[in-house]
Amino acid sequence: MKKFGLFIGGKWVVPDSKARFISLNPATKKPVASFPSANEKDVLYAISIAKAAFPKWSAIPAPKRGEVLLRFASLLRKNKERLARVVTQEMGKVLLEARGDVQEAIDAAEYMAGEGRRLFGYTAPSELPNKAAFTVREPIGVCALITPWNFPVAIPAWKMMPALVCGNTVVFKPSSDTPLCAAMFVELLHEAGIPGGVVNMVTGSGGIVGPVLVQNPDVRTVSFTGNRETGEWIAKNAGVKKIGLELGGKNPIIIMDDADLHLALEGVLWGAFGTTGQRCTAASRVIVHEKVFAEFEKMLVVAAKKLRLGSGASSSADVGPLINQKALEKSQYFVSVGIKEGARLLCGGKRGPHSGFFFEPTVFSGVAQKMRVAREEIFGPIVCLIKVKNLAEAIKTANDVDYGLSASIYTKGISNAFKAIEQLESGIVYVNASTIGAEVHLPFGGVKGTGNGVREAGIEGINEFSETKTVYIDYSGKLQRAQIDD
Ligand code: UN1
Repeated sequence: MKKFGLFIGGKWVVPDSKARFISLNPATKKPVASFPSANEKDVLYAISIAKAAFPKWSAIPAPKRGEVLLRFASLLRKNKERLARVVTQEMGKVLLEARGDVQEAIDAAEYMAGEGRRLFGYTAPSELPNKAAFTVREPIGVCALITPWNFPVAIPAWKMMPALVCGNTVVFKPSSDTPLCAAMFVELLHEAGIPGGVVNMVTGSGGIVGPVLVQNPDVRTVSFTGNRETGEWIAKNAGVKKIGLELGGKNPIIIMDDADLHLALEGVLWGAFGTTGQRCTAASRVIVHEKVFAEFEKMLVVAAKKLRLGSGASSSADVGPLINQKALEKSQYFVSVGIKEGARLLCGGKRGPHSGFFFEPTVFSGVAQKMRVAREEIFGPIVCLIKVKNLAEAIKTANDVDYGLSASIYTKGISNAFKAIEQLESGIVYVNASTIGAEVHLPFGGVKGTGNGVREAGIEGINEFSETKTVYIDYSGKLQRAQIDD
């Protein structure tokens, strides 16, 4: 098993902390790699190195910074298969999806490389003569990027690519479930030509590393994707620094009586059981019109039972393992909660092979929106079927949760579709497509308890990682008073 240090100042360094942890292959429970559990001193050191690297990196013209990202994209492409296999080994998702994870990072790197030649501000007329007004973008400073394990390559790229092209430096804290993916990511970035100190990686317990990153005044912004409790803690403790939070979902798919049920079925299977339900965007509630409910319920159960559970590395597996023991216990717990609440378990509900953290694709029916299984994020392969009378009730039910990340409607009716687009409380709406499948050049994020309004990816990613400076140039040669002089 490979033993790593912390990646600080462009190289692997021996940490002050002696504590270590290992990541596991969730399909076999075998160790994958060993990493340090950084202590406060280690994190402060990483922050100081990132701070020291900032003046030089931010002074490099943005198009040149973009060129480094483009080289990174091409290295990712070259190493796509190798990296995807590590994603499957350490995170568990099936290889097809692991390749998609890496592809999303390639897309983000290429998109943000192009931003190096834009980073547009804008000009505006002044209300006074002989006075110019425009905006420029500036980097923020040291960014702390705290990322989850479910997209161990894509999500770091979503955050890091815009952060870097804007001229920031980074302290990167990946999930302790997927540190090897993160290690390969930073190694490739350096191979691409990122100067030492611009990207630093610290691993270890979120409870130790997180507070140092969030509360240190030299860290100017924190971008976090993960669970609600941690996000709320960050919101309360970050002080006045800029924060970006993406905290999950309880994403609905509405199926109307005029929907193509076969298409809807494919969307539900992909949304609910893809990545073993471990996406913030996973479909966990399927809200079905009463006229087609019985038929769709039958179709879903037949199809869910056919899904093959197995190691993501095997080409015969459709659904890989959950990430770890805790995730397995959470899915088990929510099955018992659902049964106690009176939901009908139609299939699944049990562990798969005990060699890994496998859990069967699970369908609950007869679910009422007030039940916990319909309200809380489970992050496992569990989907709830809810029956409704009409579109208004479907939308009301869809909106009746604290989260608002992604939502979908299957319908052939243009009026149903537009009403849903208008009324669904979520950051992303899909029509005749599942709740998953966000693309890197469009904004990603949610409303209500999903986040704090910050969007990632696309131009919003640039907004997240840059400050706007407003510039006025008065070339009249005299005092001109805004709001006062005619
Ligand atoms: C996440 O689950 O946090 O749209 C990200 C999707 C992926 C990204 C998901 N492109 O499902």
